[in-house]
Amino acid sequence: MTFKLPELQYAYDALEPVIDAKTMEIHHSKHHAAYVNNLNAALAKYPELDFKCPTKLLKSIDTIPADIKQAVINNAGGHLNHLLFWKLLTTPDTSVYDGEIKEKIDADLGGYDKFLELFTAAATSRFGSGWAWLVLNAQGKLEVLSTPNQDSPVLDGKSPLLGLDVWEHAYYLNYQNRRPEYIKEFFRVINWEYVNERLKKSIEMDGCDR
Ligand code: MN3
Repeated sequence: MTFKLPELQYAYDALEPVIDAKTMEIHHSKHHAAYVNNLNAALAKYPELDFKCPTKLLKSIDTIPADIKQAVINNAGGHLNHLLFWKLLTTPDTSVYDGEIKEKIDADLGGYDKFLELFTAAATSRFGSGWAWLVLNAQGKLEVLSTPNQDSPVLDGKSPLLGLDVWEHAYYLNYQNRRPEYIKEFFRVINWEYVNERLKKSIEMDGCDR
């Protein structure tokens, strides 16, 4: 199958002033599109590799031919990470932090302030390009971590619930070198309803993001 760039569920300017419209447009229509195109190009050589979604592809990474393995890690990772990222963003200051995720953050991480501290540290300390994540690990516990490049937590058997893109392409037009300010503002546009949905799905082990 051929992977496709998804439509966004909101306008490019919906996240302003936290993330500006121009950044969103370039990020979605150029950067994300490039991961999708490069993934399709890598897989074109092996039509027998027919995966329904980038999550299943990454979970089967050990079966991928050596000559395209790194391209798949980079581009299936890039595709999946951005699929999640668009969905977990919403209009500033509209989403309520509540529900199961709140209870689980209290239980596993010691509360919202501790989560904020851990996530901010993960996003700030990632050297170069990468992501900060809130994930569900194989033991069913929450963890905060960061990954380099487009490496997905799925490669380590973890289900991503929330991710922050800290590549410069995600913030440079508006924030330039002020990554810490971008990270601080990010907490205003998290769609906690969607994070709660992901938590339920991951517990049911249905993780096929499309
Ligand atoms: Mn990006």
